[in-house]
Amino acid sequence: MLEQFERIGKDAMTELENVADLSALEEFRIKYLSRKGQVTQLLSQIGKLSSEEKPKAGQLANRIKKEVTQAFEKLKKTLETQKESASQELIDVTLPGIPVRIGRPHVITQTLNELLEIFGRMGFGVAYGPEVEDEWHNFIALNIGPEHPARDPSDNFYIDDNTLLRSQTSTIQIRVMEHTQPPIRVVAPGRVYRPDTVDATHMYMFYQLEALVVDEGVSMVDMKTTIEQFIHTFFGPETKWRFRPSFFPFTEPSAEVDLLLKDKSGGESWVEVGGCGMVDPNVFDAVGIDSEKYTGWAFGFGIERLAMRKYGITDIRLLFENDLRFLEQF
Ligand code: 2NM
Repeated sequence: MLEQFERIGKDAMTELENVADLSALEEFRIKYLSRKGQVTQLLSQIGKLSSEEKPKAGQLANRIKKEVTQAFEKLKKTLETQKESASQELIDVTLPGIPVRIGRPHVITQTLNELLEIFGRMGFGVAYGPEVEDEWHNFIALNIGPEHPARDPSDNFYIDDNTLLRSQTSTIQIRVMEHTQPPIRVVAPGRVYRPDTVDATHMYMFYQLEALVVDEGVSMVDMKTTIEQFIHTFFGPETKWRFRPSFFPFTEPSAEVDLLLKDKSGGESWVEVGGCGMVDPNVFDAVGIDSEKYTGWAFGFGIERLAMRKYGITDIRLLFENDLRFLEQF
């Protein structure tokens, strides 16, 4: 009888080791520890024994019941905590989300994208070029001679005698004309560098966008129409603007483009936003385009200036400081 007691105890303990979840544990409890369970039943069998056997069997039955019950309770606790921590990892999809701060393109990038969009609709392609240039592309091919003041070392970021950071994006147009025969219809955006003293309207680095059209029979009328269309699309159809005669080495004739701005007190003033002109035949000769057959026009704008006019920004330095209180307004 005692051996049978021991065996039931051992079976129970072995079985308990294989219990892996709470429902298996409940099955175990019913089989061994419920009122009709095998371990509980040990005690009721003692009554059938002789009075000499009773004390020993009673002790054994009690010990087995205690051991199995303790091991059962311990495993029950373990499985319950496991279940609890597993349920905590589940995502509650009904909770409100955490707000995400969404970034945005810089106001200069926004302006540039808008410009490319406008010129794209007018049939212009886009060209890019290197920021580190040679004298040929930055000066010589643009009809800017060796003695021209624009080549002064104090007005340019020279790297060595023949190499500098480009001072205008016309270098890109030169590269386009060197490898493309007309018809050409392209805009060239990019950074340019000039060692200006920094103030509210000057930086040593800024963005330009230049347009170039070359074909047979291209005239100043095309240039004026395109610039007017661009200004009216970008600044609004009521915007007043004018050509003002000017001079550039790479265009003849040349003009500056002014916008009429109204200030808060109702006053008006003309402000320059860019330059333009008919491409000088010397430039065509330099890049290998037949200057007897083709004519062309070009114009260039500072992108910061356009953005400043459009959004009423009065200090160019704000565009480069990356202060979020400023940038988040666009
Ligand atoms: C300007 C003003 C006037 C210009 C000229 C050329 C080229 F390559 F065709 F000669 N590209 N860009 C040009 C003309 C640029 O910027 C104020």
